[in-house]
Formats: sequence, structure tokens, C-alpha cells
Amino acid sequence: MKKFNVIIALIFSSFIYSCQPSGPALEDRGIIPIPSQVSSSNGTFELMSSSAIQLVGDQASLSPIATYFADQVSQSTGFDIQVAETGNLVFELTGNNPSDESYQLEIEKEQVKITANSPAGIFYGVQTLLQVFPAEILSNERKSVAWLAPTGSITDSPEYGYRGAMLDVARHFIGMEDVKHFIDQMAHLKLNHFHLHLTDDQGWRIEIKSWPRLTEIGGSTEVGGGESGFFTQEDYQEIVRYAAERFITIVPEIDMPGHTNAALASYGELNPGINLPDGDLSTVNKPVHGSEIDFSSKMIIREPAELYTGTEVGFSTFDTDLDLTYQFIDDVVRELSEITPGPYIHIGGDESHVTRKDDYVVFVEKVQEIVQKYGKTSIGWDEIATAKLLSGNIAQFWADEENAGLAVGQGNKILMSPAKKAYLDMQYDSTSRIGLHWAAYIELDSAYLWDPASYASGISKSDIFGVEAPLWTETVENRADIEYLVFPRLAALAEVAWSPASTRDWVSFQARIKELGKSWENQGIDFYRTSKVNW
Ligand code: TNX
Repeated sequence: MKKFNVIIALIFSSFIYSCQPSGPALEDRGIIPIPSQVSSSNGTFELMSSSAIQLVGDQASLSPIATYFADQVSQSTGFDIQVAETGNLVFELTGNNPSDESYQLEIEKEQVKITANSPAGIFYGVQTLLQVFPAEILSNERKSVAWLAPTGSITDSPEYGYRGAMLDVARHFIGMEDVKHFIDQMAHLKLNHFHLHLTDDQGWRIEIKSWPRLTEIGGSTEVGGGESGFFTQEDYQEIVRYAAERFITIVPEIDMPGHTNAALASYGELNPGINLPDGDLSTVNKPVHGSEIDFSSKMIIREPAELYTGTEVGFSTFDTDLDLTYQFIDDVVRELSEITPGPYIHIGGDESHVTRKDDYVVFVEKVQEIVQKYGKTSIGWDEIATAKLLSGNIAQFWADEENAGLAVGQGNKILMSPAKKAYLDMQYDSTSRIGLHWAAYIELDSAYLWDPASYASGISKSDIFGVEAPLWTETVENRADIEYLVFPRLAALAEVAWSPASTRDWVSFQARIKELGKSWENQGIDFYRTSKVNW
């Protein structure tokens, strides 16, 4: 009888124990990207109105992160969390190595401590901490929830130093508020480079003061002929600042020598004369599409091209023999470099189907020199590797393994954006309401299940500079469209970029993404509820 009582007592106490308000263990909190190491202990930390942040180390670099954290949680919790001499949220810089993005997060019952060797590391610790609290923490409405975090410790560092996303603001112009919203979400996923595709056939979206018609004319329309717009240099600098506060570097792209119709429509003196008759591709354009046009047999009439609002590509080119072309590019790169603190200028270089191959090579080599002259490193789509790349320049692999191989052969690194995996504009399946499918249908599992280091033959881990997920916007007009295509896939790509293959697991991701889904719901993000996840 006595023994029986003991057993009952044991069962009962373990039942009571399992009902403690500790909620899920740290491992089950749905952290994305998955950290290198997570260990749980038995307990909870509670964020309260009396919580305060204590900063240890350089105050100037830490206090903006404290403000960021306080802002992120203020609406949902109603707390006004301050920096104080002592506090139960400790952010401590343990070294001074800006390129070390690793961090440690220790959650104890009475204290949370984030330590790192750089402000970026502290910031990533903050992102993980935000994911550890209930998903309502990022809500922009007051929630009455106990703000509990399971205790334990996390050690974490990224696999790749360049973890990016790209937004094409040229095909459809995407305005400031939506760009900031995009940056906010990148930050939550520990992405650190934001590539802005600023120019294309359909639009020129960055003010260049020495060539004002680029935006007056070239920025006046978009795919489908909508009203569109452009960023003034002041707008652009605001984006740069907003991103920098989230440890994100802006990578601006001027796509050339192809994809330049908007520039050629703005300045006829740059136009070698392949005029596009009012969006009708059947006459002038089709015969030359995909072939090499012979300019010598054409009369070059330097007149502005027609503005273009269609979606076919490959018909436009700068005149690679013209001095004015390089004066123009020099002005553009100079002005852009002045307002771009990051080290990169993206020079495009894709799908220049009407530029002769040898002209293309000369052009890319000259443009790299210009970019270098202004102290920047060039990134270009994989085609640029058919030219001699300057040391340190980067080829962005999107379609052609052979091109990527040429870059590796020259000792240059590869930014991995394989269209079949990383393109956020691809439809999920044939029923997706927007998107393209020329590369593939990309469901969430497909976006998740690949490894940059073994994806393409001839490209190994040491050749890889990083991973980037581009969103092209031929079919994307507004925030709802962006959210539909970007979420949840950006989370999969962020984990591919941050977490080593050895820690990635689709079944675990399927479970963890549900928590992120709740967070997105709380933030009012209308993500795509793929059937691959039991939301
Ligand atoms: C190819 S990717 C392009 C873009 C299009 C995209 C659509 C690349 C370097 N060029 O111009 O927008 O496909 O998916």
C-alpha cells in the first residue's frame, strides 16, 4: 500500500511538474535560422515592466541596439524598457571584432545575457531572444500574455558572411514604407545584405543629379504602365541608414549594358538606335532577341528609345564603343558611391543578348575599373565571368554553372542565387496567383532542401562568398504580393545561409516555421500558407 502511494505521488508530482508554466523548452521555441547549439535548463525568465537593459562595453555602439530591442517589444508588452546601471537584460561586448557575427545567449531565471565580440553579434542575439518569447512579442497591439522565455543557453555563428535578399524596385517601383518593412523582416532572419535592383528596361529608380532625366523620364513608368516612382538620393540615404541600424549593408545595382532601356529612353545620345516600337516586340526586337546584333550594318540614330512597360528582356544595350557611355557610367558610379557606405556596387551584366560578345567583355572590364576607381568592389551576374574579373570581385550565380566555373577559375568568389532554389519570384506551384516559373516551381521544401556548397559542380564551400534570395517584380505590385512570395520562403533561404548543412533538417524546420508563422500573423504579414506545413 505504501509503495502504491509512493508511485501515485510520483506520477502526480511529475504531472504537476510537467504543468509548470515553463511552456516549451528552448529547443522547441522555433528559432530560425537554427542556432549552432541550444541547451535547455528547467525554468523560465519573465520580461516585466521593471526589466531594464544593462550595457557592458562601448555604449555608443550598444545603446542603439538597446533602443531597438525596447522599440520592438514596446507595443505588445506596453513596457517602456530603459537602459540602466544594472538590469536583468545584459548586453555585453566581450571583444572588438566587427566581422565576428557570433553570439552567446544565456537565459537564466533572473537574467538574460547576450555576449558577442561585435555589435552585430549582440544584434543577432537580440533577434534570437525575440524569437524565444511568445510570438505575440512582435505584435503592434497590446497583448496580455506572460512574457516568458525558457531558460537555457545558445551558442551561435553564421556559416556564410554574406546573407542577402534582393528586391527589384525597377519592374514595379516599391516605395519607402514597403522597403523598410522588407528590411525589418530581413533583420529578424539575420540577413545582412540588401541588394536593390535599381535600374532595368522598365524603370530607373535612383536619382542621379548630373543626369536628371534618368528619373524624370526613366522613372516615370513601370511594368503595365503604372505611375511608379523613384528614390531621391535623400530617400536612398534614409534606406541606407535604416538598414545600417539593423546591421544590413545596401548593395545598389545598376544593371548594364543590357536591361538599360529606361536610361536609353531618358538620353537619346546614349542610344545605339535599337528603338522599341511601342512595346511591340514582334518587329524590331524578336529577330535580334537572343542573337548578337551587328551594329555595323545598322544606321545608328541616336534618339531616345520608347519607354517600355512589357516584361520581355534582352533587347537593349549601351553602346560599348561610345566614350559618352563611360562618362555616363562614371558619373552614375561616382554619385552612387558617395551615398553608399557599403563596399559593393552591383554592375548587373545579365542577359545582354544584343551586345556583341567581345564588346560585352570590353565593357565589363571598363566598368569594373570605374567601380574600383571609386573604391568599391564589383558584383555582377554570372555572365560577367566571361570577362577578366578584377581580384576580389564577385560573380552572382543565377543560371549558368559554366560562367560560375569561369569565375572560380579566375580565383573569384561566387554569390549563390540559383534560380531553381533561391528565386523568390518563382511560383510555389501551378496554382500560385502570381510569380513566374521559367526556372522552376519552388515549394517551401525545395527552397529549403539544398546546400550552396554542393549545389553546382565545380563550386565548393571555399569558393562561396554567400547566399542571396532575389525577388524580381514583373508580377509583384504591392506589399501583399511581396508577402505572398517572400514568406515563408525567405526563412528557408535564411537558414540555408546561416546554418551549416549539419544542423539543418526539414522536419525540424517544418515544426519551427509554425512559430514564425504565428509571429508573422501577429505582425500582420499575410504569408503563403503552404500545405507543406501544418500551420
Ligand atoms: C532573369 S536573374 C533575370 C531578370 C528577371 C528574372 C525573372 C537575372 C540576372 N535576370 O531580369 O527579372 O529572370 O525571374
